[in-house]
Parts: sequence; structure tokens; C-alpha cells
Amino acid sequence: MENGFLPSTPEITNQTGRIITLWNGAWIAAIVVGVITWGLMLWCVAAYRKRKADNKLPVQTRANVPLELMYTIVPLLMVGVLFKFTAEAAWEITDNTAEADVHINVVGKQWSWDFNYVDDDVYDPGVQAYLTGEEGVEETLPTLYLPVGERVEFTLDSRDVIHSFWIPAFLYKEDVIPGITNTFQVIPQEEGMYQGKCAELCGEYHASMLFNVAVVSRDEYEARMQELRDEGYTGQIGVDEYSRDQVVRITEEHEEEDA
Ligand SMILES: [Cu+2]
Repeated sequence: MENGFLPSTPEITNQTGRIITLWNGAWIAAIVVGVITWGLMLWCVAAYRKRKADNKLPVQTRANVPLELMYTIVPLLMVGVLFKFTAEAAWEITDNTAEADVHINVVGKQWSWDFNYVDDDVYDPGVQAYLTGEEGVEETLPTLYLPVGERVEFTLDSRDVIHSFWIPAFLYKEDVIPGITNTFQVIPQEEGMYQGKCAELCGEYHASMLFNVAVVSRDEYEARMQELRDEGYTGQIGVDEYSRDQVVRITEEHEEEDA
């Protein structure tokens, strides 16, 4: 399996290959340990089963120092190996020291996302998705544009409660916490449309916090920036700016439509 059943491929971002390798390695290690453990259990059940006319108690063993050392050291080794590979991968993935080409500030809000394109000084205020259960919802979702092959630095802010910014195909999510700005970098490597979600239960319409991610060419990216400029979305939308009432009002309007 190239992707270990994950919703991604090694090429989608500069990080997905590393994450898939870690995931597959952890599964292989777990299966090896599992097979040995299950095998020993079954062997004990079969080899030491009670036989006919065997009515004595088995030998009663109390302490066995070599055995106790073994079952202390072996799990420590296993945890140590898992820790080493996980920590190495995490260091590399969360390394933010490189100079980014594109800076995007995401503001999570109940229940959508605002996208500030910092370098182009435009923004896209996300309107909460209205999930009817019918097809075609994708077209109504806010869409985040990213230029392919460029290093993107995300800064994540929240206007209200804790959210989590998640693009499943990128195999990475990061919490969006009020009062704290989290940062990560990624290089999207394949053009296409991806899905984004909130991965932290954040209230009644948490499930509506969907967005699209369009990884496009530099030209298409700039065309989108111009589009936002033409629509009047110049400047940046502040963390406290877009009132929560406005979003709640949108929700209520939808509810009236339903009624
Ligand atoms: Cu949320």
C-alpha cells in the first residue's frame, strides 16, 4: 500500500511521505509485536492445558528476576523506538525556521473560517456552510487557495472557542486556540481540490465548519487574489473583528428558511 490506507499519497505535500512512512512503520512494528504475543498466548493455552488424570497443582513460581527484567526492559525498548521515530518526524514536520513564500492567517470562528492572505493584503470571510444533506454543498463552502510548490506558512487564530484546522489529505492538523497563535508550514505539491474540516468539537454547528482547499498554479492563485480585491475584500480581517452575532444571524436565517 503506497499510502497505508490514509487519505493521501506521499507526494501531496512535502510532509505526507514522511507521515505515511511513520504510520506504516508503526503498524508493521505493532503487527510483529502482536503476532509474537498472540503466538505465545496460544502456545501457552495449548502446551499447558489441563490434561486428563492431571489433578495436581502446577509448580507455584513466585519471583523470577530474569523474567521480570525482560518484561520491564522489552516494553521500554519498544516505547523508546516508537518515541525516537515519532519525535524525529515531528521535529521535521513542525520545523518553522524556513522562510515562507506565502503567509496565510486563518481565523477560526463559530462556525466557519476567515482566510487572510497576508502577502496580498486581501481576505476571504467564510460564511457558515448550510448542510442540507443534498449534493452541491461543496460549491457553497469557503475555499482556501494555495499556490502549488510554494512554502506556505499558516498562522492560526481563534475568535471564540478552540477549533482545529484540518486538511485530511495533508495528514496534518493543528489546534486553533483563543489567545494563542499556532504556526505551521507546508508545501502543497499537487494541484487539486481538497477538503478541510474543523477537528475539535466547538459547538452546535461544528459539523458545518467545512472548507475547500484549492491547490492551484501561481497564475490562478494571483487571479483569485485579484478577484478578492475586485470584490472589495482588501485589508485583513482582525481576530475580534467579524462579530460572532453576524455568524449566528446567518445560522438563524437558515433556520427560518427551514421553517
Ligand atoms: Cu470548530
